[in-house]
Amino acid sequence: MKKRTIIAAMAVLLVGCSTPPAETTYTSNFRHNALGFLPTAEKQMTINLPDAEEFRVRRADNDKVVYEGTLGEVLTQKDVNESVRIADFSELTREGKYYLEIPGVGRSRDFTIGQQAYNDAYATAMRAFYLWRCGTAIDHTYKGIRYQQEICHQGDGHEDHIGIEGGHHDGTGGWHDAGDYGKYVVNAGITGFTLLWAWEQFAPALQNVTLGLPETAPGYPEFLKEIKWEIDWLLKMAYPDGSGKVSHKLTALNFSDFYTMPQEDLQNRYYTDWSSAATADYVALLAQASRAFAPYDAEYAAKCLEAAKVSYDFLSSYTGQKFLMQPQFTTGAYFTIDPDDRMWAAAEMWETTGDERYLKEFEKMAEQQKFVVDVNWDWDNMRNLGMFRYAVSQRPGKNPEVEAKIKENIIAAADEIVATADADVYGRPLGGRYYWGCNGTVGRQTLGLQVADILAPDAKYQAAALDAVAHLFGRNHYDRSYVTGIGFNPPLYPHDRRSAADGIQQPWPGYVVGGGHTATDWIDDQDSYSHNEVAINWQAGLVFALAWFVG
Ligand code: 9MR
Ligand code: 9MR
Ligand code: ZN
Repeated sequence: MKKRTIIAAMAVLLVGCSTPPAETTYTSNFRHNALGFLPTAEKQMTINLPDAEEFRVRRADNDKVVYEGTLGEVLTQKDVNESVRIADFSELTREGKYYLEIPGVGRSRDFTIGQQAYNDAYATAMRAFYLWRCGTAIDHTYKGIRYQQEICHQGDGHEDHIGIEGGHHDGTGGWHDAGDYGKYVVNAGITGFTLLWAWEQFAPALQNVTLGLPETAPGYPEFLKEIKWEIDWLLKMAYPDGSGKVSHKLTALNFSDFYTMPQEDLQNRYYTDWSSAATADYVALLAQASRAFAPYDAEYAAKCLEAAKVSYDFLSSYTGQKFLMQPQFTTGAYFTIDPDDRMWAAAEMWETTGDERYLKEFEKMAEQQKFVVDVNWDWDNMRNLGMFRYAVSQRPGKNPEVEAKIKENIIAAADEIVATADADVYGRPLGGRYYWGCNGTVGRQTLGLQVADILAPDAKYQAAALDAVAHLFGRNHYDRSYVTGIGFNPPLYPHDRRSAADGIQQPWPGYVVGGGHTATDWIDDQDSYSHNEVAINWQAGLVFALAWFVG
């Protein structure tokens, strides 16, 4: 508690230092995206001052007025019980540094308008995956602070719980899942999909941003080096008997004590029993990765696809659902039914191989799923992954009716997201839905928008995606960034073992925290894992959203 108070006081001091000169009053009634705005995109700020009328935008360097406008009508946001107005200065497109002012009231923080407003945030968020690496030492300096981890979890993993008493095979590598150090196949699936989708769509732009990763995959572009670190591990999650079964997770029996660095976590860690959802996700992600890697490493790509085929065939012969039921493990459950996972696997196998067998299986399973496309989805629902893959595929042979139905539903889901963001004064595309990890969904929803933008291009999809980014970086009830180390007043106390145990005040950088369970109950408290943990699936949504706008 004591430590916390001191750091909070320091944060206030730091903020104090960066406030503008005395003659201007900075006010926190201006809720905006601390990263800034893209020149040609919509630019809005939410103003928590229902009485105000006019606003001005001034240049930060010489205070020259460059834009004058009238605030929108008074809007009421019920879930936070706030009356606000929107300042819209989309017409201001000139690059530069500015602030918004309401005469007689005060001014916002400075913000930039620039083509590369999101590049640094993207790189920092993507690098957060590197910082999550298991089985290696990490040494990284961010904003002058050095973050370090020694090599960890070298004993991964033991086979006692997959029927081989005293057995062991290599399961090192991959990313830690979250604020804990477990490794879970289901969550690796959605995470890998989201990151690889970003690569598939935006590789040329992403390649221009240097991440500064170590040379762990010669010949691979940096982005794919990071993905390969996870895929190398994923391959090890298949049973050693060659059956194609895939362990649901690799963890200790219980979460380690919170104040534990990775290298201090010396519990035995085990492969668990297999599950059909994890096996399907393994297939899907390996098939997808195989395509991404093929141009750089044909041999490894073939290895991924071969492993995917073995597990796909196994699943075809095992039509029931198989859940992980080993209550001796109290680590993350990621308990989920498998029809959506199987459907995603068929879609990726088809896209990679072109084999009609997978296409037919996908179309059948999609029909069983009633072609539903979700606006709100996370690790327990891979349905969208399959639908998106199929919809954008250039391969011939699709059933035209199925294709039309799926495309229609993708566009309808995206339109619903747009409408929800538009109706929320803070541009939140999830509207009034709050739950464990919902900030991750806010980021991930931009993927559904981007797919719609491929199928039926419309500027409203990008605008809503930028709303999502803005929301995560400060246009929200708290007037705070939800991402450690980036933006205005970011979280200082994520539920993250490294951040708590390393003796450094600042948390590890670049991580989005889970968020509130109601519109007003988020707390920046490391003990509250349900509000303030970090996790790879949430992080991937953030990376995707930012990747879309790398300039
Ligand atoms: O740190 C764990 C976090 O990653 C999980 O999301 C969370 C819920 O499963 O559990 C956390 O671990 C806590 C455990 O469940 C109960 N004892 C306190 C642990 C935090 O130190
Ligand atoms: O993200 C998961 C969330 O949807 C669940 O409600 C929650 C409780 O089951 O678990 C979350 O996942 C955690 C996982 O079980 C263990 N590692 C940390 C994950 C993020 O909190
Ligand atoms: Zn580790």
